Amino acid sequence: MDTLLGEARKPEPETEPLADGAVLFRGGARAEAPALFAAVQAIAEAAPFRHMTTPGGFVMSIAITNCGDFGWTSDRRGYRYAPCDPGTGKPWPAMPPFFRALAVGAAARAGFPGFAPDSCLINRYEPGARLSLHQDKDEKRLAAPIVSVSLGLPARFLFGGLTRQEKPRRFRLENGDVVVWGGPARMAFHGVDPLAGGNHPLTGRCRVNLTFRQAS
Ligand code: MD6
Ligand code: FE
Repeated sequence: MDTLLGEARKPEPETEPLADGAVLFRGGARAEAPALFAAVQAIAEAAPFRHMTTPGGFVMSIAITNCGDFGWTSDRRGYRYAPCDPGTGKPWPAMPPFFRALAVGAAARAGFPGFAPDSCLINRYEPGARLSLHQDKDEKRLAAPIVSVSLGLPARFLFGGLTRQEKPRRFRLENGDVVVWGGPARMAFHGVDPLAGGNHPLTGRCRVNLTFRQAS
C-alpha cells in the first residue's frame, strides 16, 4: 500500500507559507544547485562580484553581480537597474535559459503565472556578511513577484511586515531553497542575519543568493 501511494504521488517540494503572498519551497532547486553555481562562476568571470557603496556611503558587506537585461547597482547617487555593468562598461552577462525556466516555474507554482524576469541579482555572502532590513522597490513592475534561490551555506532570513516597526520572523534558508513572494507580500521588509561560518560542499565558505525580478 505504501508503495502504491508512493508511486502515485508526484514529488512535490515541501512548501511552507511565509505570509499571504510569500511561500518557501524547501529544496525547490536542489537538483539544479550544482548547475546554478557553475553558471554563477562563469557569470562572475565576465562581471566580477564587487562590494557596492550605498547612497549613504557605506560599503555593503555582500558582494554583488547580475545577469540578464538589467542589473541592480548602487553607488553614492542611488540604487537603480542598469543595462551595463558599471565595473566593466559592458552589458551584464545573459541570463541562462535554465535560470529563467526555474524562476518562471517557481512563480507559477506559487500562484504567479506569466512571470517574465529580465534581471537576476546575484549576492554573495561570506561569514559575517548581512543584509539589513529593506524593501525591494526599485523595480518598475511591482505587480510581478520576486523569486529567490539560495545556494551554499545556510542563512537566517528575516521576514517582516509592510512597516519597519513590525517585528520580523526568521526562517532558515538552505542550499536549493526557493522563496517566491509577490501580491500582498511584495513590499514586505526583509533581510539576512550575519552569515555564520562553515564550509559547504558546493560553494565553500559562502552563500550565494539569486533573486529574479521584472525590473523594467
Ligand atoms: C537573500 N534576498 O536572501 C536576499 N528580496 O540573500 C532578498 O533580499 C530578497 O530573497 C526579495 C525577495 C526575496 C529575497
Ligand atoms: Fe530584497
